[in-house]
Amino acid sequence: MESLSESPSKQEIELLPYGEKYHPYHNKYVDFWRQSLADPMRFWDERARELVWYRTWDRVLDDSNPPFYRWFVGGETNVNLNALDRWMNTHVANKVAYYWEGEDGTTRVLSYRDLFREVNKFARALQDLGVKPNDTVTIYLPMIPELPISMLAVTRIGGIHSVVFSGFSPSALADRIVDAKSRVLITADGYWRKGKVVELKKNADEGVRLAEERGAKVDKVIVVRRLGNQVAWNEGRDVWYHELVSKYPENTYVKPVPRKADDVLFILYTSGTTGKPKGIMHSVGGYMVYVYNVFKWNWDIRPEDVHWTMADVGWITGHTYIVYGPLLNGATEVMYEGAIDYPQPDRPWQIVERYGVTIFYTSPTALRMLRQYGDEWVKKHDLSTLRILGTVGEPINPDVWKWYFEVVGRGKCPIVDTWWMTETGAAMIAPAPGISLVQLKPGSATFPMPGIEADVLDESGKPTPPGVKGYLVIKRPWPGMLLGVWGDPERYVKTYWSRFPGYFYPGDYAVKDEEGYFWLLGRADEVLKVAGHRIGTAELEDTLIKHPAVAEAAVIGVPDPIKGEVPVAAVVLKAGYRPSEDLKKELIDMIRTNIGPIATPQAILFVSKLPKTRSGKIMRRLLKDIMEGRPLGDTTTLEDPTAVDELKRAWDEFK
Ligand code: 6R9
Repeated sequence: MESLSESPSKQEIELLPYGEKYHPYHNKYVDFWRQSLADPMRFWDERARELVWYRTWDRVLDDSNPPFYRWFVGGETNVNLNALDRWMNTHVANKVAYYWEGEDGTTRVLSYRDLFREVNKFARALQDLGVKPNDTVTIYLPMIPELPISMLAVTRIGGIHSVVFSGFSPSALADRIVDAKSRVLITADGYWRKGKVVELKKNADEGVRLAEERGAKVDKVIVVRRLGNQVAWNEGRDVWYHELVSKYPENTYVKPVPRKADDVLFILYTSGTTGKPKGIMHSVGGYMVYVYNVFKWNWDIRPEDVHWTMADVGWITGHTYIVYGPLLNGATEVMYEGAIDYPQPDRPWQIVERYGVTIFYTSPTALRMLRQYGDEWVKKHDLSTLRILGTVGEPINPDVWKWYFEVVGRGKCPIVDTWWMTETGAAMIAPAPGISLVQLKPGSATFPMPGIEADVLDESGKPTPPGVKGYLVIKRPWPGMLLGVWGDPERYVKTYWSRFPGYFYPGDYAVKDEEGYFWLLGRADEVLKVAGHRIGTAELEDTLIKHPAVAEAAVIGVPDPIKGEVPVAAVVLKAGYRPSEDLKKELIDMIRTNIGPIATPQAILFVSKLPKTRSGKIMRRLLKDIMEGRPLGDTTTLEDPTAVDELKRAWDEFK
């Protein structure tokens, strides 16, 4: 096999006429991929040896207890060794790690050395506060440098971080603190969003109050001063981040605590098909090896690159492509705090121009939104530094793909459409220009990454013929796979390994074409992607039925031209309650305070009954058909067919 230890890509990525058959390097990738599968243990062994370990592994993969696969067993390392320490005696030490820009225009530049110092000081501070290996620390921070600093400080001392998206409500924060049993919370006074101050500390205080009501005990709340807005203070519990770290000298050094490769590196909560979000656990060794390599493969990363993932660290995309991926590769990353169209729709392009961004990674929702403002906003800026463009989070419409390619990329940048999920650690199906670029097709994520074997199966588990839609499966374990679900091993087995025994089931529809390209077609279950954010309809339903007036609720996703899909709720009221605008508002407020504004339903439809089968199951398909204006077909299995007419009427009225 060709060695990857040197710089992976020798060829230049030239102009890529995506309509032309074939890209000259196409087969080189396909060959490489095939070889990676021929001897996967050797392949991953070599990939892992590119990193620094305290102790090398005894076995690349322990598969003696499937599906609890364990990678690099016997190995010991700490992600800090590879993300920070190993750069300190190289030229990377003085290289920019983060160009940070606040929504208000404030900027900060942190070199790898700056980051190393900050992380060490904060790591020592956390130790002095009593944080021990395997303790969980919840991080509820906006997009400021203290977010990656906190993540690294926690993992440096052997702790486990649980980052909660700063847009989540106090109640959602509380649930996550309780589930993770965190005694320490890291937050900030506030941040900017669309020109307004978001009072994060207030939300954090309320979150801690609710968490303690629900049985947790939070000893310390560390507060970063981002804005200087007035905050309430809980003496003895609250401590300012800057007062804490200023006690330690600049040369504070904390040895990265040796961790077993199959220890938990972090937990990240994500939505599934049942009400409670699940804590996805990633491993110290496997996640590190996978993310380091995939970041390199996806972006063909070079020393001079300026990479910008326009996402929030509160989601997996940010964990992998803003924090761990760039730092493990010694790359320069851009981090932006605010809304992408504030104060004007050219904010992203202004940032690309200002920092000379070479690789830009965002979501189809962001692209649809930016496209809608018109090409002038893009063309106003010099985007000639861009060489690779990426997308993630939802299927990308071919016309949006072409706009991205032609208008943003000037027809010169490959589009790296990356299919993956929280559970997979990093991209699974995506082009890998860092190895060799394949011929692209607008709307297809192309082929699996090296070491990854994927397929599309029908209901009965047989591979579908080319062009026929089915369920995506991953056919063998990979290092970036989740370790499991925090505190719930059964849910791990049931959710991911039971639908098609022996295979990992992501819950996505897909189709493979005649040439073996994968086309990802969205979720096959009750999970929505609203503006790229993953939301379980069950979470919304569970919230709605907590209202005293609500007897039953069904939430489905309805297509939206910008956000991809939006939630719509059909609600049945208890006897004695009448539909009203006030009630609607109350229900929407409930969703906002229980989950967060991202989950706000587009419509609440009051009906007297939901379409159900005779056995009492809500027929969601029917709800979707009604709202997407499709013919309904056979409704004879319905318990009460008038339910359909009523829903139709309510939906038409709303539209
Ligand atoms: C990284 C991330 C996972 C779900 C996944 C799928 C959808 C992600 C996609 C895509 C089509 C892509 N998804 N990338 N669909 N094309 N390139 O988004 O993680 O928030 O866990 O969501 O997102 O449906 O199952 P997560």
